[in-house]
This record gives sequence, C-alpha cells and structure tokens, in this order.
Amino acid sequence: MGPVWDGAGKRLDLGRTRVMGILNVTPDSFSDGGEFLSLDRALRRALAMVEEGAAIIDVGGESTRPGAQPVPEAEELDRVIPVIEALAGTLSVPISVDTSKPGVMEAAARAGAGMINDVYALRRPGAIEAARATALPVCLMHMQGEPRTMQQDPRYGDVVGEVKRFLAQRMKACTAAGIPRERIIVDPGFGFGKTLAHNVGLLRRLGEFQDLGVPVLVGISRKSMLARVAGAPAMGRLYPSVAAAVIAAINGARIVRAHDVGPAVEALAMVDAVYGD
Ligand code: 7PM
Repeated sequence: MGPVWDGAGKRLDLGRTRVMGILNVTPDSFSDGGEFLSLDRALRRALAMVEEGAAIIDVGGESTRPGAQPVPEAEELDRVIPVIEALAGTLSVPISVDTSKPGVMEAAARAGAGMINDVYALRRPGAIEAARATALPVCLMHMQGEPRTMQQDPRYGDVVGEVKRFLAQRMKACTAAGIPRERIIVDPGFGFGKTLAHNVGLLRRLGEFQDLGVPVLVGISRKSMLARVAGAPAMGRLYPSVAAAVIAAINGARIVRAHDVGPAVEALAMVDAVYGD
C-alpha cells in the first residue's frame, strides 16, 4: 500500500498504523470564551496531539453524534476554516476536514487542508465533484441511515459483506468521477447505524476490508460500544479505546482515529514492533 500525500505537500506515511488526532470545533467542545480564545485552545490542543505522535489532525465542526441536528454551512465554515488556516501554517502534519458539505470541502482545501473525511462517503449532491476538484485524498465512511435516526433498529443480513459492498460502490463512483483509487481511504463507520453485535462483527473481521485494496481507517475511540463491552469503564473509555485500536491495527487498519493520542501511539508502537516489517 503506497503512501498518501496531501495537497499541501505534507506526507502521510502509511507504512505502519498512524494515529489521527480528533479536534472537535463544535460549540460543546470549545464553548463561549470568545472567538480567539476558542481558536487558541484548538491550536494548543492540536499541537499537543502532534507532540504525542499524531500523524494527522481531523478537524470537525458538525456533530455527527446519533440524534444530532445538521449544522448550517455558514456556521460550519465559521467554526472550521479559521482553525484549519491556523493549523496549516503551524503544524508539521496534514490536516483532515471532517465534513459532508461540498462548500466546506472546497474552502478547507483553500485554507490548507490535506484530506477530506466524509461520514457520508461523498453521497451529498456536489460532494464528489468538490472533492475531485480539491485533488485531496478522501476517506469514505459507511453509515446506514443518517445521524438523527441511524441508531433506531439498524439491520443487516451480513454486516461485513454489506459494508464492504457499499464501500466498493462508493470507490467505483469516485473513480468514475475522476478521483483515482490512490487517493481513497475506506472506513467501516463504527457506531454509524450499527448495533453492538454489528460493531463487534466488523472489528472481528476487519481484515476482510483489505480486499478493497486501499488503506483502512477506523474510528472507535470513546464510542458507546466500548462502555457496553467494558461496563462503565474507568478513565473515560480510555482502556477499551486503546484495546480496540490495537485490534484494528493487528487486523490491518492503517489509520486509527483517536481522542487520546499518546496512549494510542504507544500501544501501536507495540503492534509495529511485533507485527511490522
Ligand atoms: C458523538 C458521537 C460525537 C460520535 C462524535 C462522534 C468517525 C468519523 C466520527 C469515524 C470517520 C466521533 C464521532 N466518527 N470519521 N467521525 N470515522 N472517518 O467519535 O468512525 O468522533 S464522529
């Protein structure tokens, strides 16, 4: 699997599993205190994650939590673009933008983003064209339904087969629209329209996603499935998050999305020492 390059020329080497640090710029995470204080806090948080070993920072301004309401484009732009601009000029690592909106993709690319992370897998009208125009790598994530209702009775016949088929279809739509497969990353979308059994099945059989022939990204950090397995865990779901990251890496994930970057980086160093080449 070749390395993925970002548009701003910052390299992301996927020769071993890398950690993507999560930077939420939603009002619930960086609330009031004024515009500049929240920008400063976001910058400091991103720098801390890079110091802990993050190879990429994922900036998101639209909460996709189950039951969440959509955010208007103007508000999402106001949240993420100043942060991306500041990070792009400061950080040594590429910046990913977590968005489904074509206008945000284009503005983020102009502001220096190096990757597009879309939980809708570029299904929104105009998203494929916008992503293609940026020439940036894209992460296509699987989701059944939409955030507001996706956790109301999700069903699959064969969850792994269906998620793989969806991702293969989205890859095909992307290549047909002019996004080369060298620029595509796929993600089974843990927690997005899935029961605990679906999530566990996906993690158990994550290795089967290698068949798609592109890097696999996994986001499990702090998700509710961990609490349901570990039972009101101590340390805010940290230990089950790290365990899930290790399982994902052993099963071929090239990028692990994490809130707690340092612990994930240290754990993945063990995976690399034992299983890496
Ligand atoms: C509440 C619940 C807030 C869940 C935020 C979330 C993924 C992602 C998210 C993922 C990719 C979170 C999620 N999850 N992008 N964005 N893969 N590619 O845990 O699993 O941050 S939002």
